[in-house]
Amino acid sequence: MLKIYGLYRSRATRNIWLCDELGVPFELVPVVQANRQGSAAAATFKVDTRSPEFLKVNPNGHIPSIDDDGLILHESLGINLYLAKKHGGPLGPASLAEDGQMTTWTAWALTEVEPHSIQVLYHRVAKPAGERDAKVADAAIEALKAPFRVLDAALAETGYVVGGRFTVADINIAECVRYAQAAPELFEANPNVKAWIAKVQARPAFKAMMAKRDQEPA
Ligand SMILES: N[C@@H](CCC(=O)N[C@@H](CS)C(=O)NCC(=O)O)C(=O)O
Repeated sequence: MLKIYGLYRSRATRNIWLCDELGVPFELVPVVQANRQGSAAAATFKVDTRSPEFLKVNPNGHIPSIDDDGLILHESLGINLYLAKKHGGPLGPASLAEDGQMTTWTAWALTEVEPHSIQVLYHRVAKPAGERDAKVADAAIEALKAPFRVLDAALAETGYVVGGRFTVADINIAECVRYAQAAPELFEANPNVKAWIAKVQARPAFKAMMAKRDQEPA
């Protein structure tokens, strides 16, 4: 069975959401972030991203990784492109052109969105109040204005980014955009993005993943 190394409270959510959409069974092998020492998660899950046994799987020391029948892969969004192609169906590319579009949107989410959206998450929500820096959050929101406009325009015609249907590209982008949801002003300014994120996050597979995430020790 496919193994996913990681936790619900990590970027493994991206792979878990996709597997649930695809109906692909998996075993979640718990590996906690090394920087969460002292947390309930660290007390619960004994292997962390610096444990020798995990570094044998991923020498980068990050989660998620997968083991698919002996094939080890890292990088959450690259894993998703692989799984969508392997299992086929409407979530994956139907042609080389769609493959190119899905890869391009994924690289776009990783470079244009995630570096900024993660700062919004950290500095508006995730860090303890005393460690949040409003200036960092504001700069990240400013940097996201242009990519949000690009996404808004791309969604205008069909409400999805590739092939007029929900695909792995939507999951990959949505999971990077999710970190910016602590900045509602970005969504108010881009109604197509606002409608799209609500639509994809209303999918049963996303809701099931988030419900399990909420139950996981923090
Ligand atoms: N680009 C990587 C980032 C992986 C990453 O940074 N994962 C975090 C958890 S979401 C992690 O492992 N942090 C703990 C560590 O680096 O030790 C991906 O998308 O998979």
